[in-house]
Amino acid sequence: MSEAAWTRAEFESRLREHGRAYHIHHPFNVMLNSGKATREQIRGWVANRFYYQINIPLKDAAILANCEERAVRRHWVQRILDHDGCGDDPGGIESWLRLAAAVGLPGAEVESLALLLPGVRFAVDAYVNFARRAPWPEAVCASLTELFAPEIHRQRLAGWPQHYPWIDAAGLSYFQARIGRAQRDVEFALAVTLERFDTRAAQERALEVLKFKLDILWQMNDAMALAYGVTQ
Ligand code: AHQ
Repeated sequence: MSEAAWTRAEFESRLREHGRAYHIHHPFNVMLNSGKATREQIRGWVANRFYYQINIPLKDAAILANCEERAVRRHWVQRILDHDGCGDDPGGIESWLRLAAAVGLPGAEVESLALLLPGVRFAVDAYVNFARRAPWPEAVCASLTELFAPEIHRQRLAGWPQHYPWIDAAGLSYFQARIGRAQRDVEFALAVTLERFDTRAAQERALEVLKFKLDILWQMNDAMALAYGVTQ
């Protein structure tokens, strides 16, 4: 006899409980957001996270390609435009290059991926490849790490200007824009997840998928901590 599905409230609560494994708690991120990072560590983080940012549209395009439901695609397509830009909006990837310039990294060096660490590349590629082969609701569910993202962006905006006065605060605009976009994106992704994962087995699978994505973010920080050190 299979166990009864959790109520949607219980299921959501279990998804949110996974926040304790979010990379906001990783020592490398704690170092960044508590003002202890060196310029090299910040530059390494910006250069490596650029690879994550440029792969988000590829990940989201994979979801669109796998999704036969127009009502879902018409929501999801906005994520690609948010990063690649559209019309007068240069997009989040351009904002990330402004962050790179603000921390003293030439855009050409960042775009060359010369500073990309193997562990970051493999973690990000695992995310994109997961989105390409997994059922599209699972890839939607994987994006729910952004349930916890507004806080990490708020920490940066609140702390970096006084921790790192050498960084032009205009370069932090990506984080400001992301707070509202993450909240909007997560609202839709959570509704899809709560609706589509409707048996106990499917709900347990959703938790596994979220853990997988949390591990991707954690592994990126592990690779950067190993390469750049963690200043206590
Ligand atoms: O800037 C981020 C972003 O655009 C996304 C898209 C989303 C996804 O589809 O998986 N996740 C995500 C995240 C972004 N920034 C990370 C950060 O720490 O700045 C957080 C990350 C996430 O929580 O998954």
